[in-house]
Amino acid sequence: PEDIYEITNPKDISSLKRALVNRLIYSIGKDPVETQERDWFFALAYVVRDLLTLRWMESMRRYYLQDAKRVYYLSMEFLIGRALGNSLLNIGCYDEFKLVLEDVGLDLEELAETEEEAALGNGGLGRLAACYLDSLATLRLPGFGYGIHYDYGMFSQRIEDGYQIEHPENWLRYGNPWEFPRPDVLYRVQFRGHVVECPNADGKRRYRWIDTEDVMAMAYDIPVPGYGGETVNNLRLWAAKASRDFELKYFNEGNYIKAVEEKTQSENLSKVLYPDDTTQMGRELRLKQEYFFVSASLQDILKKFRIDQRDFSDLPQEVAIQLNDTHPSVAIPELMRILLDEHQVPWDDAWAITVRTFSYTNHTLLPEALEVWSVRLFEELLPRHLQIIYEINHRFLTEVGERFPGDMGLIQRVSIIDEERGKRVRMAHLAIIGSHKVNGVAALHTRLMRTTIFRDFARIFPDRFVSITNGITPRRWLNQANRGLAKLITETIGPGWVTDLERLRQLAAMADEAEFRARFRAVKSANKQHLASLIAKRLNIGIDPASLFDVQIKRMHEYKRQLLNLLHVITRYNRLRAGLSQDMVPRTVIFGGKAAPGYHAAKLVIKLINDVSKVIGRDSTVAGLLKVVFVPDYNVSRAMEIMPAVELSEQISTAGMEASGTGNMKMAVNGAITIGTLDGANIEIREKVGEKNIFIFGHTAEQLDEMRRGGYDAWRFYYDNEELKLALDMISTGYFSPDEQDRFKPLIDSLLREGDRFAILADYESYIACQEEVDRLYLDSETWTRKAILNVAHSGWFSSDRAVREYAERIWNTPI
Ligand code: DL6
Repeated sequence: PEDIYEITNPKDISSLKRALVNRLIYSIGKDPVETQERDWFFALAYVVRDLLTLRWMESMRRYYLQDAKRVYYLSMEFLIGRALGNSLLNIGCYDEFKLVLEDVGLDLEELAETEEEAALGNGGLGRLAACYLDSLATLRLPGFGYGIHYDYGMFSQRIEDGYQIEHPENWLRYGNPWEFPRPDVLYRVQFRGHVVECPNADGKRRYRWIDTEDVMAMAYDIPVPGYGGETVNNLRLWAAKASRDFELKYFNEGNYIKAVEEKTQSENLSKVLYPDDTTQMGRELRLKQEYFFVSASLQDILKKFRIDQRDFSDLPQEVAIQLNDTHPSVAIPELMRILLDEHQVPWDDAWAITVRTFSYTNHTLLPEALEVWSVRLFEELLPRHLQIIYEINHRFLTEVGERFPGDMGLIQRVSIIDEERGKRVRMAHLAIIGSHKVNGVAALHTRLMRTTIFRDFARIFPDRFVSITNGITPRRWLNQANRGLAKLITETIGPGWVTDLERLRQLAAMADEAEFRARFRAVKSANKQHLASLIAKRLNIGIDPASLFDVQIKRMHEYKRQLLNLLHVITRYNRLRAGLSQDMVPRTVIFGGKAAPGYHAAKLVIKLINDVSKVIGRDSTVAGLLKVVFVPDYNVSRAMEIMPAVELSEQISTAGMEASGTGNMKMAVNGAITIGTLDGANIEIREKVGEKNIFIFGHTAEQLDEMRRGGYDAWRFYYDNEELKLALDMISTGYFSPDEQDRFKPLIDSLLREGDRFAILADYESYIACQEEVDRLYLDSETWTRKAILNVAHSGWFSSDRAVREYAERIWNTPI
């Protein structure tokens, strides 16, 4: 029948129910009396997708009619998380579907948990991309994501005997109900081969890239609903498919097995996400992934631009392409190649078009994370692109030479090709030179970018660098994750905050009202109880919901300094054992985060957290006063469970090393108070919430710089502070690892013998002092609550809507 999926009125429960049951029968093929929860989940997801699809088509039609400038966000990572709850809230049908499900004896929240998580990203960078997609759609901007359809996203983390063990996460094993596979949207992506020069009729030199090994890119479309459901945008992910030519070559030779082998090999390209966000390994497969998705995306973008019928010089007026870090920056020589080789656009025109079309976001200053590729590998995989890069570099360096005559050092420093350590292509240099704007992700980060790693470029292109502080979507991180607080806020100031987060400011006055504080505390307390019950159920660990929830959840990395947090925990433990409990409040210290599989130091910190947790957990003298919990498999869903319950948000990176942070924003808007360094967006959080409502400690980036220049003496900190010495000695002598006394020697060596790169020892004392202040404040629960409310009230600026507006105005030239 024609109308089996039709929902006549999305507010009409019986029509929703009919659609749901029909989907179950006709799409899933299950009898309603004999179903599993997953079947219902899929049926429901299909109904919701139906509701999105028409609006999606309408949005595309509207953009077409408006001939609006399109924004394309190219990212190797989109850390989306689960989609059901978010979609239901965004289209305004959450309560209705809750009732429908109750009617068939199901609980919506429970059902939502059967959804596999789309963990197509590592951490901050990928989650930022997902938040920006939500904001683009909510702001009704024609903004589209392009990425990779990985079969295996981020690994799942299990903790065995305190160690991290990685397990592959096959999120597609039951299929992805949100996506539309598009076997008809298929592009050829070339690799290897060689370049030939062929004279043209006009006598100019032309180049052709031939004898290539090709892979096909097939599109999968995922609808991205904006809040209010009016606009639904698109995220297009590319999966690798073997090209027919490839298969035929062997079939023709009669080698069937080889043909199939080759097919799987080329399809491996989109198999797995690289699980490392801070080191660059220079692996061939990674460069192939980068070019694969860039090539397919550009072909698609140009097809939509109708390149064959239009004047290329219009491209920058019609299209803006944002490069999420350098990972997609091979798009710059790729667009040049298309314009030069396929459309015979003269170099200068092609270059002007390219620079005006692209912009680049930098997410890290850590040297080990900056992408470089060996010239040899580049030449092998992308010979024509290497030629173009050389030409871009040659022209750029000539210009620099003319503007800054005699400065050979400058030429070497800014060259795209690093000649020093075996020839390498510096992708950040390529991205800066080929973009009209380069943005950092917080004020300090941009300033450091301008004054340190990209100092020379800031001199050459003074107007190119801009700062756009990151943001988070209030839809997922407050409205969905913290239903209790969302309800309280809506009851107090109305529902407008969901799309205009600055309205939270109206709550500031409420911080002085005892009754509001009590309600706010009740919400936090319910959230803490909820988290405690989840931890009890899943980990079989009892935590006291009345204790202070002190939380550090993020990737495990030395610069994020989970080890500093642990030194506080150990010091606290020692003080409690010494009978100094009078000034201390009971605390539950919660950690969560994944370490890159090859990152031994970070993995060892996980083990140390678990070993410390075990020793403290067994010591009855501190029972009820201190507990340490490591929550395994931290991901978007875990984050949504934990964020609402946080009271103390640990943002304690080495100053100058965390580009921005976004967990800091999520916790503040959920009513946590930050303890942090003057790093990344913490600085702006302090500015917004006021210095009385945040705990700041430690050396500034400048102070650390100075200290290092004068010679950093790790041993001095060790000998000068008895409590620090004791904590380090306990770790190094096996107090927490009696079964293997020198298990943690590498961690201690890195602090004392290898220069303490992350200045943990330098910041220990002020961190401990700051933690004492935290305890004092927590004892005064009214004042604590007041400050927590002020954190919520002044976090509105950290909405990703504000950030995306800034991109639109300052970079994309698509003002809203
Ligand atoms: O900009 C998003 C996010 C920042 O908030 C973090 O501070 C930063 O560490 C992170 N960077 C990465 C890896 N960078 N690279 N390449 O995720 O970006």
